[in-house]
Amino acid sequence: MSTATATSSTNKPSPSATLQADPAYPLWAPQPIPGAVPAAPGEHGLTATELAHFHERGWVMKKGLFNAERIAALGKDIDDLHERCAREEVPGAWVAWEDDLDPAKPKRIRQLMGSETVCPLIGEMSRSPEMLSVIRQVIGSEMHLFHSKLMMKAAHDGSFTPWHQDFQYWQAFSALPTHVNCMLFVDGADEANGCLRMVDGSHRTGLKPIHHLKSSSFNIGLAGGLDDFPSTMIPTEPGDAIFFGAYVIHGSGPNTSSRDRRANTFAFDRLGNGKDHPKAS
Ligand SMILES: O=C(O)CCC(=O)C(=O)O
Repeated sequence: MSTATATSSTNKPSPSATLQADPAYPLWAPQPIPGAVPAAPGEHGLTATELAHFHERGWVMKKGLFNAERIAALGKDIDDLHERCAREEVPGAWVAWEDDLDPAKPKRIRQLMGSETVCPLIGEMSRSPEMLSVIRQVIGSEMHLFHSKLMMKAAHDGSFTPWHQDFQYWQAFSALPTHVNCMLFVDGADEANGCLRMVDGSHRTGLKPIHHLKSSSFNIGLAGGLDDFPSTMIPTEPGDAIFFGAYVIHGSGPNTSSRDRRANTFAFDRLGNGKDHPKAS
């Protein structure tokens, strides 16, 4: 069983000190669910140590959420889907391609929204006990899949992801920052191919002002480059998943290696939190 393995990067002062939280939203998200039951050894879900890590730092890594066989099958499905999207429009998929690639090179998907509908295995994983037992512990049992996205960083061509909080995007659709994201890694990730980086504890410092960026995918974020925040890099192996809340500040570097970094994010939320739905409470 597992918890977070991580290495700290820079120790520079955080520019977040100069940003003000928006008073319309809570300072801390997501808040612990009263009565959440930790998993016992051998059960699906987060152990007591992992749950404590999630609420203390804003994220937690679950080693080997899915086994090698399912991850190999997912890798194949993603490659087939990538080829199909390069050939034709795939109904149900919204694709953002890597910007500014040499036109002589093949197009590279950066994000594909709707992955749970165009890839049946991703849909199945989003409903699996491995995934939902964790989501129930951190959101409660009244929850739903908010969205599912392929998050790709192609070898040599995958671009960096600026520091951002997911709720900077999701506040347009949702009343409160109650979501939890699960980023499932199909390939191993490290600094060279763009592993995820987190600003520990930033889930308790409110929503930050939005900085607009020129990109077809991540066009909202925080001002400042990846070295401007003290962060934790989270190397992962295939099948590992990182669970994190909608406020925690995160980003990732470009893929400068010859190894692809394929991943899928599954974002869940409380039922009734949508701005077009009646409020849950
Ligand atoms: O692909 C990445 O490295 C970043 C993913 C991310 O930031 C997100 O899903 O919110």
